[in-house]
Amino acid sequence: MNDPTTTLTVTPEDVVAFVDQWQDTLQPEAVVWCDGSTRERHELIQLMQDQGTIEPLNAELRPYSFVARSEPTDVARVESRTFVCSVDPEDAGPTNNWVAPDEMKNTLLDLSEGAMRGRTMYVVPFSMGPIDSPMARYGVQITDSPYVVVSLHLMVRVSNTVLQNITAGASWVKCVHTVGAPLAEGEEDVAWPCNDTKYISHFPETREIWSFGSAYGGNALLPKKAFALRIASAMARDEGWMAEHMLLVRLTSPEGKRYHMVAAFPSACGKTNFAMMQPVLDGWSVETLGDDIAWLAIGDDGRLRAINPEAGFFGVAPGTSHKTNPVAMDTLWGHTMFTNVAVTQEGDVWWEGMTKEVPEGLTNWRGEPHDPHSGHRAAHPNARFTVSVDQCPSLAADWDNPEGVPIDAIIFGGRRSDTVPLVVEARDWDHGVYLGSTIASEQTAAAEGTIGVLRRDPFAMLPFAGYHMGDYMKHWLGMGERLRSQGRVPRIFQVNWFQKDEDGRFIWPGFGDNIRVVKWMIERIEGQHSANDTALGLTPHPEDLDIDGAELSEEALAGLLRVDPDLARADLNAADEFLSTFGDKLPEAIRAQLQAAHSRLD
Ligand code: GTP
Ligand code: SPV
Ligand code: MN
Repeated sequence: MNDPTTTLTVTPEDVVAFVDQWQDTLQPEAVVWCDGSTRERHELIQLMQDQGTIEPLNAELRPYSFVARSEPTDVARVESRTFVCSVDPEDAGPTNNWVAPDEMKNTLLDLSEGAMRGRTMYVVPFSMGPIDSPMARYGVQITDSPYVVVSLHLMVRVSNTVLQNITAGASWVKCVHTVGAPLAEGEEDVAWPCNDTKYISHFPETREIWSFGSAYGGNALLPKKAFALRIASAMARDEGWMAEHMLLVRLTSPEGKRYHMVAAFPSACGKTNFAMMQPVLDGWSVETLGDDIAWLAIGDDGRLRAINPEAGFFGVAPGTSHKTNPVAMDTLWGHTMFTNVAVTQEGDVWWEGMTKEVPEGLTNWRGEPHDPHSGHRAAHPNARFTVSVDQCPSLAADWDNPEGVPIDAIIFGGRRSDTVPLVVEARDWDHGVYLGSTIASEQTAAAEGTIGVLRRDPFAMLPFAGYHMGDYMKHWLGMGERLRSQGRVPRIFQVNWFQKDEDGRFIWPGFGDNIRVVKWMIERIEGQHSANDTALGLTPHPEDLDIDGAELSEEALAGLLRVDPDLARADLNAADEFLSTFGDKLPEAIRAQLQAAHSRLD
């Protein structure tokens, strides 16, 4: 995967110019060009231990693994500080924060003057996607955070081959990151340097990302959300492909037939878990190809094909257990960076949901003794693990096939305690795009904001679309048109694993039981069942869902599949109101779907 053996012969002039220019502005003490090698990673890990940024875990329990504790002000993506700085505000649309590019650049240049003083500036060349894939795109991130460099090692393909290919003419995305915490002469560093002022700024026209003040997750690991979604979605619109917040899996049926699916769920709504599913139904298997981002393009065969542009997981720790996600637990055996988890007396990791019993003598994510009676959590709700995909036992052997895999179905989902049935099938592509447009979800800890509050999150891309959401819908509709005329159109479904009963408990068992729903989808693709034509779309006849052995009564299943007209109407009105903010940019086809939805409910 990483290609540390490549010795660089020529460094591309435009990358050198970019580095020189930022060196002048940021004034780091030193500049280090990174090659992604194991040795480089080892040295950075040593350095971070010396600086107190990370702490080793017990090497017998969790070999070569570490815990980082972030500042409490720097624990998740900051959507209020994330900007799409297109030239025309119309191109950012109502769902993005917008500042004119010149104005944003001036602000950030002022802040950046000397911002790396006393620190090292690392230059990290990386590829999103297999280096020689036609679907791959390159970038170079400069950063003053060794934690970010090591995370990039684990999450993307860091390699000198990228610089070589740039020298040969490949285009690349400029990613600039500083924690914004210069050190004065002789000043001692803190464990997690960052700045209270944060800017995560995107310049879609010039394919640039400037990030200031944070070292956490999507704010700082720029290849991930900033590049692979916000900038890439704009590239994809221009070049005729799609950059999506989706997991990517292969399912094999008991008959040995293979299917590939992508699923878009909002942050902390189950992508990693789905991607690593251990199906409870005999004979079914799931192979992992990606857990967060998929890039999709129409192949020469006329089919929608997908790759995972990443090479690692930055997964939600809380809720991960041997019961819910045994594959993730196995993946994390060692060589893992944990952030904001709790540490046991024995020097292993712990988080809420890992075991029923809270171990005695925990150190909480703040590095303090955990008081189980305090009502506080030991791990932060957005605590994460960073690990290379190589360690995932369910990883598909051909996961980095440069051609990608052909997609049979697209799934949308969200976290809804009510209103949205367990599964709905779209009537056709356009209806599916409508379902994607109207997705809403209860807020999680993956970004700042009040947990549990319902918000619209079209395509699970609300915080990640790098251009106007109305144009984004238009792009989806256009892709459907091309698929109809050139090849095969994937089926589209909507799911909701998160309906709750009166006591606030999840009704659907979820996790490995989700295969039951996926099996129905595949049987639909194979033309095996008819479906109920409801106001929301096509739902299963309860007897067609295989709930053999599930902890679920028939009444409960009927409830999970029911469409409540009052709740559906209220939801439709909310969706309508949200979509009306797009004005003229709301595609006619979506308007027509809204109309049709209203008449079906009346
Ligand atoms: P991001 O990395 O933020 O994009 O999150 P994600 O979509 O990959 O979510 P992930 O799979 O990490 O799940 C987030 C939380 O939801 C975890 O606490 C999981 O245990 C929980 N979860 C995932 N799948 C299910 C499910 O089927 N049912 C229930 N009840 N919870 C689930
Ligand atoms: C998400 O929030 O959807 C994540 C985590 O996957 S972050 O990388 O911080 O965006
Ligand atoms: Mn995500």
